[in-house]
Amino acid sequence: MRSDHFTSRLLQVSMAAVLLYACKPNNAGNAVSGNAAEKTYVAPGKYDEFYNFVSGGFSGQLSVYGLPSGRLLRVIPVFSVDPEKGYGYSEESKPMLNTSHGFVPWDDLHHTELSQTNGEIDGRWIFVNGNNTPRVARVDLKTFRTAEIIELPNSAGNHSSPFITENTEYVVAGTRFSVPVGDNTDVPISSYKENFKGTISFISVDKNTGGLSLAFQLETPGVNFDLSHAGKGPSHGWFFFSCYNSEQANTLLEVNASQRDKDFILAVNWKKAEEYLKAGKGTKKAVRYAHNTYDETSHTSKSEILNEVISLDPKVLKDICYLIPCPKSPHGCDVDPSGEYIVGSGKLAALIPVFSFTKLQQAIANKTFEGEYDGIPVVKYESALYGEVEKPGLGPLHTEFDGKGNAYTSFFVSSEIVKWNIKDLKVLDRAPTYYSIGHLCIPGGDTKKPNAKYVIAYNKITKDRYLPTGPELAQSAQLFDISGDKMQLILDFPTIGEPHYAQAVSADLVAKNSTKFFKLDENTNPYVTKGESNAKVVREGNKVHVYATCIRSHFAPDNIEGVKLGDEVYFHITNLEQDWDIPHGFAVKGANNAELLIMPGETQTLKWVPEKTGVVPFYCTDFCSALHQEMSGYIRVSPAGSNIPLTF
Ligand code: K7E
Ligand code: RUQ
Ligand code: CUA
Repeated sequence: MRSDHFTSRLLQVSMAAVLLYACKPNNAGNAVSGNAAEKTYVAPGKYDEFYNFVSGGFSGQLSVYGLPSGRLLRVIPVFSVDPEKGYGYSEESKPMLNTSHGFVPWDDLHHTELSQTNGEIDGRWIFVNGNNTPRVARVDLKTFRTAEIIELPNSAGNHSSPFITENTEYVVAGTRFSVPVGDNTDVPISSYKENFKGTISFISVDKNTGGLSLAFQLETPGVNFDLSHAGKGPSHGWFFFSCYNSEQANTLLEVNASQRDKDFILAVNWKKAEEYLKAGKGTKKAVRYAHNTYDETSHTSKSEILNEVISLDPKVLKDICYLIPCPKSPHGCDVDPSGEYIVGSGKLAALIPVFSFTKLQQAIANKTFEGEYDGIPVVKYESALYGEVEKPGLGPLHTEFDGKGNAYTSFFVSSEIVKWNIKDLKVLDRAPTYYSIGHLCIPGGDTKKPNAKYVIAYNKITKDRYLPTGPELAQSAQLFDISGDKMQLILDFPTIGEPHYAQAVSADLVAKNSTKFFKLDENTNPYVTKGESNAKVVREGNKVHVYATCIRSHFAPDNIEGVKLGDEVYFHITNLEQDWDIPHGFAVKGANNAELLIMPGETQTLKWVPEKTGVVPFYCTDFCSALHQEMSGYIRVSPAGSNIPLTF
């Protein structure tokens, strides 16, 4: 016993050392074979075959690459302000970043999930999570802009999110940090076991509009949810969540939180939860959370604060939740394309357990339980286990599938991708990554229909892959061709922020729906100006509203007088262009709210409170025509009591 314990402690300590000091893999080698250039070359003027949506981690953004070229196409601000897009600066977009804590313009974005129909990517929306101030966002793939953000109450460290069901019925969000819930949350931290709870939020998605609403929350034991995936096919109706810290320790140093030999995968029967919900078994709980939506017709966003959530208690409603023991600190939790196999990845484990959905169902039916954990039945490990992949590598994190019966798992500690066969659990191939891979992605690799052309590694550490750029180096993605039996490294490309999960989709599916411009005659912004002849300046008390237009290459009006110190000036600029890719910029000297960028057909508003008298120039910042440099104007600010009339 004692020596067992000692050995396992030793193993933990040495694993921890490697975790902390992950370095160049010992199977290193720069094996890029002869035809890599040919395989990744996309000639000038040609399109890529895939869009690759890559999470930006602590940048709070989502970046979009073309594959196989690795060319950066766009960075989409979600939980961040971004001068390149004007997001978070205009009066119209600011409410998107509102929360119950106020304006929170920075978050930590880890996971991407493309919407699905019948278990296949449908190219309509992509969902992403904000970890820090718990939020889930929907990005519209017509516009490549953030369309909606919903905050999550009773949550902290929203990591197990935003995974979706096969018809995008729900987006789920499991909390990583359990927190005290209810009226009094000012409790001793040492009372974790009594007072701290985990939650899983089920956010329903409107089939037609993509609109999000918080359908219900499951109140769970105070474990830490890490990742999840929905069942599909035969397991549709279920959701699987990895959880660690089953010790429910309030300090996660290894000695507290990784003592147990096994943590859990939580299996949730969400169809059952829906039945209970319909039968009125939920309880209403008072909470506060923001729900922000951007409307692409009025080009405005609004933020609503909501104050109620329906909560279901799986300790009472017994047949919603079951726990499956899973070796040490599970991280990834992935379901294969058939929906039968559930792969858990213990990041401190040296094997990969594969669970069988059929066996899990039998174990539940026969009540083959080893006991209960905080009121939730625990299924016996062996009774749900299909088998274990033995000695696959060190520190398994995430698994994607190729749809041909194989799985590809990332190994952080041994810094490699390992390909293995699901049926016989045999390792088939391994490829080193530079260095310390986190997530990996196969186009459609977590759906029913993967497109097994490439696997992309998203690495944590770059070291000697690129030219040095000071103390911080570009993060690295690596593209492998997997069309043959062996993985072949064909390209490195840098990414924005820190990449966690990423997904790729056939370009055709998305490109055909791309918005080229907004229709001016459909613009319902309350401050729209449809045509230069309608441009005007209106005073309402100390508020001056400038209803302006822009078109190549001038603003109307472009000379404004009669503004006084103490006024608030609102520039409502409508871009009259009805053509693809003709935005105009709008910048006012010294304006503390910076600038605008206005898409064709759109209206955006800049609020400016002049702080001194004088004449202030404004101009267009986006090179739009040969006369772009002429696209400018002046606004005159006079003393508070002056009688200069309003002219324009
Ligand atoms: Cu593995 Cu936040 Cu998905 Cu990163 S997490 S690696
Ligand atoms: S100008 S085309 Cu400011 Cu030289 Cu840019
Ligand atoms: Cu408009 Cu430059």
